[in-house]
Amino acid sequence: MAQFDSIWLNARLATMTAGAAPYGAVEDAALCVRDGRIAWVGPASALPSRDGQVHDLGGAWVTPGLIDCHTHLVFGGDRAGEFEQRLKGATYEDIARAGGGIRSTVSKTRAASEEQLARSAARRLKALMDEGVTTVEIKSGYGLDVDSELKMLRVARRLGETHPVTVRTTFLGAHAVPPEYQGRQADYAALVAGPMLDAVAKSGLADAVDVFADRIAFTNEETSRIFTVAKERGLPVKLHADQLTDQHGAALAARFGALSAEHLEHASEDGVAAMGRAGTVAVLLPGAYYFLRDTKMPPIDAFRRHDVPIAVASDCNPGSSPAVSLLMMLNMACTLFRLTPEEALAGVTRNAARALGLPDRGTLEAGKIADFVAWDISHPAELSYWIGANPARTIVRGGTVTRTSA
Ligand code: DI6
Ligand code: FE
Repeated sequence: MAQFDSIWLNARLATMTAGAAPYGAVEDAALCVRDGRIAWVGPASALPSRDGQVHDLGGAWVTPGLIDCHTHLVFGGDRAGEFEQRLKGATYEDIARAGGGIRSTVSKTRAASEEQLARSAARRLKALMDEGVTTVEIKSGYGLDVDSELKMLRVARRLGETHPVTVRTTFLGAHAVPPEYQGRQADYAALVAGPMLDAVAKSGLADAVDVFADRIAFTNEETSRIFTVAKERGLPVKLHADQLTDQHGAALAARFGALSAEHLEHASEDGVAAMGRAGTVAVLLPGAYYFLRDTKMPPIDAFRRHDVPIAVASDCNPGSSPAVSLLMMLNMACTLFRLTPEEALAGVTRNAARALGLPDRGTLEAGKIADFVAWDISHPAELSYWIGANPARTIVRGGTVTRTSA
């Protein structure tokens, strides 16, 4: 038997390991794969053997497979009509309070079959995968009753079985109050923390639990209750925090040792410091900031000062970020939030893996899953620089080539 399943020569590696050279770069490098994992990586001059199927990358830059760590990819319908209303002056909050927004997607999602949901989500998933996404998180949260939430999670899981991509699912029953609980938010929150989380935990369909905490969504007390139950069930937690106003969501996420807190445009310095101490990742969603024409930047310098790992994600959803391009998010993270291209790339590799609690990926190192992408670029900053280009050349997932372009 050959020593390696495949050997990738003539590569320039952006390994994205922390604390090394910029981008963790290794020029004139090689990478060897065995049993779906990276078995060896380093300068070609130190290659241990050529025993395996050899591929010549022709000097291409190689990064870890991209990780979109926050999406709402599965949903019924679209909200282009609300986009038109917003362009005429209505705000996202106005529309939500009038019963539109998330709730309009809920009725479309409830009405859709699993096949219909899978078909529409697959189109969006393929767009992400074409750009080198090999791991994607998908949230529920447009079902908002036990059966419809389970339906969404099943669809998400199935997408991971029918496509060469790792899907991590997140239960987001506390996304909005469904119409049948209008005026009874506390009762709905109790349903989520009780029978719904019970059913979800029993089904094994969720890898984590998320809550949308905001003045138009759930209170910190309701969030705490849901998180307490989630943790009792052994499920890690994440929080949509401080998106529209400062609700001390960052500190709340930190208190529960959340994997990540997301959005965070309005997070306070104290909250960020607490995240730093807890090791909670800040997931930035520049697509939502852009699409809602937000003007309050997330506190990027505070994240840096308090050593909070920064991830970047698409937030792909029909209301606030109809984005199916993670590369576009890199550009927006740099242009709108002033991340460096290296920070942005770490945000969709190393730090995104951390936001999902997946220590087995996100960098090019021996022992990690062999998910990587070879790009037609001459510098890794180009991944953040181009707008609407797709320089992905070869995509490898778990050691298997899933896409090559000429
Ligand atoms: N924050 C968001 O940006 C999305 N969900 C959330 O909690 C928006 C979801 C939607 O508008 O459909
Ligand atoms: Fe979101």
